[in-house]
Amino acid sequence: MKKISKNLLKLSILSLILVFSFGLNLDKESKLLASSNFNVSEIDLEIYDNFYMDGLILFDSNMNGNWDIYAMDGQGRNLRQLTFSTSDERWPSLSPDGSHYAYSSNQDGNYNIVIQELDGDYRFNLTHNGSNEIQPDWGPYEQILYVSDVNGNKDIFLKNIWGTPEEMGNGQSQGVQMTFDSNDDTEPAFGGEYYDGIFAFVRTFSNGNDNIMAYDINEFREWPVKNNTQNQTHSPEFHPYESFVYNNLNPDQPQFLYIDDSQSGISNLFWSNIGYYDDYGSDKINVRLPGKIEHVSMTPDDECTIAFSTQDGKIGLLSHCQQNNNPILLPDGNSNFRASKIDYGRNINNGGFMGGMMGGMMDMGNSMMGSMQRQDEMMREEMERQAELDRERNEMMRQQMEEQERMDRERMEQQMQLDEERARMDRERIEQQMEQDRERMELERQMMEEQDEFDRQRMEQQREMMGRMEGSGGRDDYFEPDEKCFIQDEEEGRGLFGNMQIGAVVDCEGGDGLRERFEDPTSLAMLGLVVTVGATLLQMLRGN
Ligand SMILES: [Ca+2]
Ligand SMILES: [Ca+2]
Ligand SMILES: [Ca+2]
Repeated sequence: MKKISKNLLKLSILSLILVFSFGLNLDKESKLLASSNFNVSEIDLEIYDNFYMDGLILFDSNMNGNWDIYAMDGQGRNLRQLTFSTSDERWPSLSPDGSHYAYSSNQDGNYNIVIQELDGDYRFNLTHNGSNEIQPDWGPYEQILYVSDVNGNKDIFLKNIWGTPEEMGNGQSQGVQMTFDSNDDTEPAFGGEYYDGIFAFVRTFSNGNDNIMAYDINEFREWPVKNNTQNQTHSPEFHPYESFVYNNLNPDQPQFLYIDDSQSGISNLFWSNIGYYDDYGSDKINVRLPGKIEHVSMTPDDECTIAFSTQDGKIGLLSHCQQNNNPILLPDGNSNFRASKIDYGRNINNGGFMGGMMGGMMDMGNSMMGSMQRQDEMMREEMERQAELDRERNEMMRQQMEEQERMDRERMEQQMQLDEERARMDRERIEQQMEQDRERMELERQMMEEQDEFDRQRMEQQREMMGRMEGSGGRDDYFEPDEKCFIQDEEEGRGLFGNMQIGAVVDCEGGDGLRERFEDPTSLAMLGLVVTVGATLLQMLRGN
């Protein structure tokens, strides 16, 4: 109870903000809110967070002065308008994959069924009759049930969608008529993927009672769902799951929802089986609805949630999986979408383009629902943010390391270049040194050679001079002292100072027996004189 009253307080505050904001801004939203005659405090709005609420809600609304198709996601976010004509577009029905939707438009002066791409421009008319074709229901296998008054009263027709002359743009074809009763047959609803041969519809009798009928397409057979005969029952909607069984209802048959309006002032919701074998059963869903309900719808995205529109134009959600729960209105109790038919289908694109004030208000309203879900989302966002920070930090560290490595590498390269340069310079210096050494040595060698040459020339000169002065006598220094020669005959033995005996030892080249002669005092005296004169002459010659 504490939680509820707290939420009610939040709702009241939000309502004030919503009314204030919309009053200031868009006229259409003002009208939307002004038409609200639903008092929030009359229903026990409770925030429940066990819904996935992932589906896409389509609805028709005349909030802009004529009927158009609108969409919002299952949590009441991203409200957006899908059709914009000045004519009336009504009764939207999503394809099972959520990519297309069918609706009915009176743009040609009467209603026809239109097939339209949800997020694109592709569309075509599926019917072209001068009569009214309304209330399409997109089946599980690319077929559409719709209502036509071509025969003067309303009947159910079945038609393929794709591959028709209509889709090819080259002609038209007729649907297959299913019901032939003179009463009006409306609101056809396919049995779903597992019961695609079955549909339900509403037959309005002449006394004004609406009753739900069932139909077997394969046998062209129809029958009343007897447990609701003579009641004000309408809006059949099959549960999207084959395995669904509500309480003790027959598990072998498709089960559908319907609205019972026999109680005044408020609607009741029932589950029912179709009574295929005359075995009827129904069970009331224990939920207090906000007044009279116009339509109910379920999505395969969410097995527990039922979307509904109220007869005064509001849109809400409730869970049939929990007993005694209360419904919520989207995005809060004060928004009136002026909706009529609602279709809750698959949402193939979460997120939309409805931003600004409306989106913001929707988000605020939405923030009060599914608080756990929101907390999870926030935690997830926080974790993602943290992960992103970590990634950035790692990236920075990596860059720093790379930078450091690059600098180190550059420094090493510079060092290597310097080393190389130094080595090169050393090498050059050594080479220069060696070259200098070589040059010096060469110079020294040349000098030595010159010196040698000079010495040799000098000695040569000395020898020549001495030779000139004393004939062969000046050549004494060059004789080999050990070589011995002998006087061989008298002619050889004849000398300057006397003849030598044959067989006496003499110097070989001299041939003149000098040593013997030097032993002669006379000869020595003569030699001394000659040497003195020679030395004097030499000194005179070298004087300068
Ligand atoms: Ca319109
Ligand atoms: Ca028509
Ligand atoms: Ca009929």
